Amino acid sequence: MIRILALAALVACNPPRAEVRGLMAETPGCVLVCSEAGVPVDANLPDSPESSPDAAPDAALVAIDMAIPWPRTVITAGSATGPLQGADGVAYAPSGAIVTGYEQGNASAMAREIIAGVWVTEMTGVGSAIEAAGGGDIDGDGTEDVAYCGADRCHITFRGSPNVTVTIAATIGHGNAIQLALADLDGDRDLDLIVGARTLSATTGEFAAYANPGGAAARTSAWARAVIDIAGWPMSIIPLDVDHDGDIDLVTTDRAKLNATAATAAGYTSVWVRYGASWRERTVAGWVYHPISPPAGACPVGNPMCATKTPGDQMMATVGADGLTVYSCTSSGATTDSRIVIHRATDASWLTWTTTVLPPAPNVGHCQSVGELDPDGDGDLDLLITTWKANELPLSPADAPKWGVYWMRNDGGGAYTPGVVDVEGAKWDDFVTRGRCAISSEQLNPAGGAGVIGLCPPGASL
Ligand SMILES: [Ca+2]
Ligand SMILES: [Ca+2]
Ligand SMILES: [Ca+2]
Ligand SMILES: [Ca+2]
Repeated sequence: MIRILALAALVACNPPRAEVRGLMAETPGCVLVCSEAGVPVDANLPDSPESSPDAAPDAALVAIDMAIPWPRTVITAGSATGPLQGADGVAYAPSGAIVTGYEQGNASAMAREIIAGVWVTEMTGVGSAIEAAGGGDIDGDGTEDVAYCGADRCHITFRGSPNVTVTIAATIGHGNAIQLALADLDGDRDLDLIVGARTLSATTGEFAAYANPGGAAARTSAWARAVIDIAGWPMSIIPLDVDHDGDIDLVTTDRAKLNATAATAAGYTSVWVRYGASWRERTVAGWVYHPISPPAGACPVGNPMCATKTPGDQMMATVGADGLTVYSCTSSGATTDSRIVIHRATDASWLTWTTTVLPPAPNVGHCQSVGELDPDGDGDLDLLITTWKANELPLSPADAPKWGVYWMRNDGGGAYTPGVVDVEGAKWDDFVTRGRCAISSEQLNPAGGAGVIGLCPPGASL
């Protein structure tokens, strides 16, 4: 237990979503200095929450009515027209600002809390069908910039007077660069760009890295691309020094099987070979793939993790505070086949795993993202789950009443009970945590989506 708590303290320094934006490499000795990451910490929370259930709560439980939706805080309101349509995902910049891509608005934005409770949103660039954004000082001039990717490749807006936006060269024929992360992959102390891309039909995809030319040259010089691995439909890229050797590795999920032609060309015998959750170890010889999800061929029909496909679509992942847990979830054609998947490494090598599959709450839609949150403050980490119900509006009558966001209360003994968070929304995306609250984006409902939304249990605030 002591070792686990020590790991938790180290990782809690930079929660995964903030850490991936590059701070970890720049503050390798950072331990429990969470303010350096600019990520506010709720003083009411215990220092080292535990994701592994234990016998009893570690702190007083804050009672939360499991059936009552949580109040919303609007950070950036969505719009039925213009660039603020269709907020698609949220990510922390190191300062604590929230960056977001707008898929239907073809834009990116950064929301900053200028004084407590007052958020100002700045549009930071335009593109096409922007599905991911990341923030950090990419050119090292002291001002945070915004990288964003979508149907017409990736862009970076260097914020300043005036803003300068550059377009990064396309990945392999890709109409859809749909995931990104910023981290210093090459150790030269600037943020490099990691992209997950696919073609529109998900026939050929890849994870690729683009090296930052450095300083002002980041604005004017080509960003050299290096392929990390073939992919089907990338859903997560989480830079993290998994093996604690000082360089950044990558935790990923891949939603789709490989295209057979692409798999064959790459020398693979199975189209499922890169499916699901995995991590890629950075070595001097290149990237080494390590599965987290059961590997290809290990997901027999009837295994609930496989859902109705073989396997089901595996969606967005998060890394637990203990540094040993990876959460993901599956989605499939039938919402009842969505599953929450908890992968726990059996030791710090991250080479062998146990898998726990939890059924979703009834009638909640397809799982999109799952991760830890402790809204009741008792020190046992609960789960927050975002879902999607349909990609088009209006929702079918069968979809309309389903929950958009819910949580699963961890009783400390390994049992989880579902509770309502938000009952509206056609498509909630990934989320970041803030104290007892979460910040997510609702992309489609009402038309243009609700925007970037804080969700706090009654009595808590962002
Ligand atoms: Ca900058
Ligand atoms: Ca770098
Ligand atoms: Ca490493
Ligand atoms: Ca709890």
